[in-house]
Amino acid sequence: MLSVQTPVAPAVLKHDIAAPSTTTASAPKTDAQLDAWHRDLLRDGYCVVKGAVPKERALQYADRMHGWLEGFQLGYDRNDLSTVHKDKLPAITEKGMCLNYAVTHEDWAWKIRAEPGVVGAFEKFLGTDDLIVSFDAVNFGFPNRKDLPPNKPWPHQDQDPLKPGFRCLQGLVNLLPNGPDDGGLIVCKGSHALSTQFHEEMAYEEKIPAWTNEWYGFTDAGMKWLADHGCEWIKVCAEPGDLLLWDSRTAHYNLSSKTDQPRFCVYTCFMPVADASQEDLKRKKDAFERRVGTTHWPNARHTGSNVAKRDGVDDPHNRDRPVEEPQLSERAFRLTGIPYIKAE
Ligand SMILES: O=C(O)CCC(=O)C(=O)O
Ligand SMILES: [Fe+2]
Repeated sequence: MLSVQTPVAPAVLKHDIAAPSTTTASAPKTDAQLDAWHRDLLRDGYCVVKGAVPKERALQYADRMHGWLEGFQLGYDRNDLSTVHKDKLPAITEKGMCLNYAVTHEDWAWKIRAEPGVVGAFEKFLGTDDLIVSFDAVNFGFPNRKDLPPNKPWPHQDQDPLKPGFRCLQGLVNLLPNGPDDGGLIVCKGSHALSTQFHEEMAYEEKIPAWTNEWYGFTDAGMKWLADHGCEWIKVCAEPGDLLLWDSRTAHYNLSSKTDQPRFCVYTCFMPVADASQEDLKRKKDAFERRVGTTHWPNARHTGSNVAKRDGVDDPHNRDRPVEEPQLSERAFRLTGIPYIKAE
């Protein structure tokens, strides 16, 4: 059980984000006025927003994702799990991540990100509708992948320990039934609130190497510290269309499915545009125009590549534009950050 919980927010709630910006910023809400998921998120460091996308539509998105995989014409067939093999699929890591092939800019990925219930949850929590969204990976987590290395636990937080406080709200839209054994997100409840103390007390430790400062991996000693401080690991379960949200400081990773149920999701992380510099927005525009990805961080500090490798060489099936170019609504286009770039 979690013995050290974040004190539930005081009567008037503020989280330590940059000044809530512009158009829709309104007076802070009292605890009682908040949605239950909002209170859960503040207290536990994660929550589930039920039905952020209507279930029917979520399942249609999952169909489009299957169609995208089948469209490579390598032999994957959604109705035949024996076709789940790296030779029959685009490059997908043992964690289920698909990062290349302009997948993050497929029309279905953008439609998911721009779903009103998804954007609306971020607007509520962040207190503004001037937001940018990450061009994040897509997850195709298939069960029984003997053709890939095992997905060993990789507990981490997606935030630089030297930059404490709340900085980024991560999310994923879950698109298929996701029960306790179906793989997916596992979080360390309440660890967001212990993050500063953790890093003060564990500063002596040698760090697990990371390619970005905005990632910290928990060692065995770190995991023991969390357990000793009463933190419990929870596998988050969800239905198609549920939005999972977590504070970037919350320790988490993902598990592979132990059933025959695949796990599909699209990561959707948002931040106030006010937290990004003009340089960030220009880099983000460039990433959008080249149809490459970012990390979970919407400010596009790091941008990706569309070049996947297959058996150590460039995948002959690489592409640098989506199969279906995104048709963006005005609302979705604002999330690229492009309209917020000031003329020079
Ligand atoms: O797939 C998930 O649920 C979590 C993924 C994750 O933590 C990451 O990519 O940093
Ligand atoms: Fe993560």
